[in-house]
Amino acid sequence: MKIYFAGSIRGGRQDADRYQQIIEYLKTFGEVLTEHVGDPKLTSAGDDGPNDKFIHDRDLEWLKSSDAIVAEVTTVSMGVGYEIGRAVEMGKPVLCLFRKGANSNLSAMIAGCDGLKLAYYSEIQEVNEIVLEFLSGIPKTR
Ligand code: 6K6
Repeated sequence: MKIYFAGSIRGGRQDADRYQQIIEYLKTFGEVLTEHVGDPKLTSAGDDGPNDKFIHDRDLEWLKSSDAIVAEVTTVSMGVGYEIGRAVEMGKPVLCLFRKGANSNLSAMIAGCDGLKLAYYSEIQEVNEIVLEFLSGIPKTR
């Protein structure tokens, strides 16, 4: 199974450790195409490719080739919102994870979207249970 993990980069890296923990669990189900999103060394100012067009086009190809999308949406990120919207339009299974009690508000465009599964969590252990249930319902194509 190919999994596309989405998490904030230029939107802010305060949840990077959490992304890394989620990615480690996702890796037990298959290949995570976007492991770099959880890299604690990646800052919101850094770079991961020759230019923004390269990053956009490469990530879109990964999104198209993925079997499932898991997005941590607590830190507001325009890129994550864009990826979710594109994935929903592609008809991909999308799971969005939002941390309860966070100092941010989830957009109505995510909270009100019927084309995705939204789950709220407190502890990282809860994320594992949510992810297990979500991925168990996806047919294995690879
Ligand atoms: C790295 C550091 C600063 O800018 C970068 C650019 N590098 C990126 N490399 C890989 N994926 C990226 C990059 N920038 C954005 N993305 C994609 O958008 C990732 O898949 C994330 O899920 C999402 C983050 O969007 P922003 O708007 O928070 O950057």
